Amino acid sequence: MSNPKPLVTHIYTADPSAHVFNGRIYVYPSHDRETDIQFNDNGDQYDMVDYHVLSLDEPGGPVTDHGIALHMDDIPWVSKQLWAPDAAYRNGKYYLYFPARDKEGIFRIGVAVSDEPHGPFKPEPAPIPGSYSIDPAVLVDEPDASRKQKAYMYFGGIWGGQLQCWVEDPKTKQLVFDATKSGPQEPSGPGVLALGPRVAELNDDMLTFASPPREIQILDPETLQPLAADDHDRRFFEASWCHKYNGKYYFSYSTGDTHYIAYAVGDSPFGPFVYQGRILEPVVGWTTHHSIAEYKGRWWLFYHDSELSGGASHLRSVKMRELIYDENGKIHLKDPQN
Ligand code: FUB
Repeated sequence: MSNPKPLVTHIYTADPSAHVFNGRIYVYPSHDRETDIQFNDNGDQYDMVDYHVLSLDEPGGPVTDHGIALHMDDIPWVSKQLWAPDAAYRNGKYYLYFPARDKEGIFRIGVAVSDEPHGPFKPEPAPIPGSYSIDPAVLVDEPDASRKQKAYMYFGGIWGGQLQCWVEDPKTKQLVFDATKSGPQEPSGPGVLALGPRVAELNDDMLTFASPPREIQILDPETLQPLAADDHDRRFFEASWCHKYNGKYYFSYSTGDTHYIAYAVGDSPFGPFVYQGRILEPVVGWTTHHSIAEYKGRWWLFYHDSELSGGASHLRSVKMRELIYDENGKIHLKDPQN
């Protein structure tokens, strides 16, 4: 049994996306802050305005806070709520991907670029065309048989993340935003399928989608049918992450109102992914959000909880724990959770 300490305690941090760049661990978290905004199930209390980048040489070693890497005031299209980011390295540049509400209050995904992993990042003037909802996570895949390297963005979140608001117009077949579905709503009822996360291949510029985002299927391991909308213990809610282990794609995510980090495995970056189980049980605080990274042959789960703030759901702290894989490729925490 163990209870790791927060990586940093001088600021509140959440939604950690971890990567190893130049032999060092970099963590790209949300930067939580105090607010007098009324709490609600739309997540209005998560009212963040900037990003800091953290880095460390070794698990358990000192953590550097590199200061403000990107501020909302410098992003022309954003109105509020800089939520869970991720970063990627390609073509000699570092890319910071982030969701935020645009001037109409609709979540979009933006990108900002730097020569250094810790920033500062220069934002593009507009969100990624065709992007929507929250929680981008980018996998830069190994080169395929034709030696082409591809990158994929996973994203989406229901309730406050607005994924349920995007519905297909029957005439144009385009997705349109239905504001009446805003707030803590999602599909429900007998025979209704869960909303899936989305995946889009990125162009080589890392700034645009190569094709429209596709919905990902998460399948029941027995029936190989997509999970039902009312299967709240297993269905996707938010916090996508995709990593590779032994040639398989591991897609992990939060189940939201049931507070688990769950995962599913597939053979293609587009899925389908077959549900495998849980990585993390509920933590202190309402949200749960994570990433998974390999460092010097060991695997680490980065996640957050609200212990440091005494349980305030919008004031979270990033932690890390070691993961192990068993002989069947199943993920386990090395030390049991409390
Ligand atoms: O931090 C704001 C939101 O809370 C994130 O985008 C979600 O994943 C949840 O952690």
